[in-house]
Amino acid sequence: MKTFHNPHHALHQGREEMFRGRMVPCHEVPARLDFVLTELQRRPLGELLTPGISDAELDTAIAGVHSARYTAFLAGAWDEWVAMDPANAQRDALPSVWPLGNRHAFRTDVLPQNFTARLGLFSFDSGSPLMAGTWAAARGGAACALAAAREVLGGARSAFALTRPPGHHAGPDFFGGYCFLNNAAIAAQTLRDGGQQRVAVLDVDYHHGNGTQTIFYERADVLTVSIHGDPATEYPFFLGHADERGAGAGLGFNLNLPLPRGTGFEAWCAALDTAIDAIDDFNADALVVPMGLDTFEGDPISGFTLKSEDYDTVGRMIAAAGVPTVFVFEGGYAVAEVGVNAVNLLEGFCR
Ligand code: SP5
Ligand code: ZN
Repeated sequence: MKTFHNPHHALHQGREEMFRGRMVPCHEVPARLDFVLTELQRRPLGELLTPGISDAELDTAIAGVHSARYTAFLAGAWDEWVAMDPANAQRDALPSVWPLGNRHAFRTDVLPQNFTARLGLFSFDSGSPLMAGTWAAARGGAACALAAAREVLGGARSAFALTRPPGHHAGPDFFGGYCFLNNAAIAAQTLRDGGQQRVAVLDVDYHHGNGTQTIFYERADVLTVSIHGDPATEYPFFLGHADERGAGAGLGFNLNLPLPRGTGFEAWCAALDTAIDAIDDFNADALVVPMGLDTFEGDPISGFTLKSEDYDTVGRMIAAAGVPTVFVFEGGYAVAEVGVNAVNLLEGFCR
């Protein structure tokens, strides 16, 4: 299995995120990716490559899942932040005001001139700092997803997009949950554009993939399946319930498998069986796995109790689905263990 890693990832390096009214050190740190790279060098799965993707190709792929005004916002966000006050160059940009999207007491057709307003319009939390290198880093991650999808379109059984920042919380026109561009959605859309008729997404991150679900919610050609902490108690809270089954043409093509905080491997595996059955029934031509390792027992912000050796089983179960697969790196904040856990899963798949 080839790995495409993002050489620009460390340009995105948040200092602090808002948590319960305080600023705390960011969980989503560059060392996460470095630990995965180190483990891949210790236990090679195949070539380690940087994606050879042109800016124009990447722009087209990003435009396949994100709105033009959102990407224009992201591209200029840092310069606008600093233009508001030169002292802002010393701190990360964080949103502080949001439209009440669920109460219809807002306009989204009028683009606010005020940058603080746009920062809120295009986001959903205050835990995702944006800085000078965020756009370049996010583009580098998206390029990994595009390159990995192309690898599978070219006939490979699998490929790994070792992306940072992560992507599955980013929607058509919003960032949040440490995510800015939805790498997994870009991979899925690339597979569709490359001629795969039915593409499934199997999100195994601890958190519900609200961005990915939103992107594909009304489509029947991309099945989205997610196993995650129950949004009744777990982030991102406002999406990810079992009764969200898709809408319009997409009705029946979204499957959420929420599990209570504290869930262990046995119950988690039963959910994975259900997920894989759904992917079988869908008759997927290709699979994208947003691969979060924050289901690990040692994860500092999550609540499942998978052990390092369990990831080997997870990989083997996904391989048994028998579908060409693009793995896309997502969460996992037990930094010292995230590399071992990621490579255990991928090695299990390759067995
Ligand atoms: C990609 C991904 O996994 N994003 C997760 C974003 C979670 N953001 C909310 C984090 C809440 C932090 N809780 C800290 C608990 C410290 N004990
Ligand atoms: Zn997560």
